[in-house]
Amino acid sequence: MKLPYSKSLLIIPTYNEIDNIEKMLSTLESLYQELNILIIDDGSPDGTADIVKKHQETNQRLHLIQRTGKLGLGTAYITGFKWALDRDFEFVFEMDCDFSHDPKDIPILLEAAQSNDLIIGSRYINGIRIINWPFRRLLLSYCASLYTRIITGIKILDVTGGFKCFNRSALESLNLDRVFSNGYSFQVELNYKIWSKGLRVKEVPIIFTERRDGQSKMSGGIVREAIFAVIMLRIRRIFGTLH
Ligand SMILES: Nc1nc2c(ncn2[C@@H]2O[C@H](COP(=O)(O)OP(=O)(O)OP(=O)(O)O)[C@@H](O)[C@H]2O)c(=O)[nH]1
Ligand SMILES: [Mg+2]
Repeated sequence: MKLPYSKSLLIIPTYNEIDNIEKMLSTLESLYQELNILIIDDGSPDGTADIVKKHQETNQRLHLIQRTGKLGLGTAYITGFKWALDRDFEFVFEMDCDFSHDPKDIPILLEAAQSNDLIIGSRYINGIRIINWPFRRLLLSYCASLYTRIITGIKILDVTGGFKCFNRSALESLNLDRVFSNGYSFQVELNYKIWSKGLRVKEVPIIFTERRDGQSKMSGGIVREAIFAVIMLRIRRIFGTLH
């Protein structure tokens, strides 16, 4: 099956990814010549954006949006989604820059997106596939998924995963100016809104590998925001204000 790479946009938010960006762009360019890429860099002090600009000299399908400071993953993706909807992309991906998500899995998501609205690269279907996470972090992530399923009733096993593919209808169904989460619960909010509208959501198995290079951005505040945000989502749905 020939997959529509030229109609697809891969969004990668970056903050201080100097250890990964060169390898990531080279990998993507050699695997998928027709794939469009949008990097949203939040003024990384380490010069991540300079590497992107260097690649732009030879890659017309590579785009860069530079924001002035670290404004968070959620708003980076919202910016990217709007950029995609202003152009005629049919499939829009979320992916991290740190190789936790394997770029080789892109075709698996894109193929599944041909008959679904939202594809989630899932760590938790058909067993658990996470490499190099301390047990504490695995437990936290798994409990976060379980907690979300119990509170919201959503039938998705990996609700917090960040390797995803939306089709245009899924993105158009969201009111992008009314997404209120920015941190860990951002993925949950998008999944819940799309699922609540009755759109087709599918999980495909991926292997997730903890970052080897560069620095992590996890913090306790993100976890607290998530616990609260999930309850808010349920309450908004009950009162019919989930837009
Ligand atoms: N533009 C932008 N990108 C960000 C921001 N925070 C994180 N990122 C990027 O988002 C992706 C995921 O962030 P990570 O730091 O890997 O977050 P994580 O996977 O939860 O944590 P670790 O992998 O353990 O570091 C990476 O490509 C980061 O560079 C931000 O505030 N703005
Ligand atoms: Mg990561």
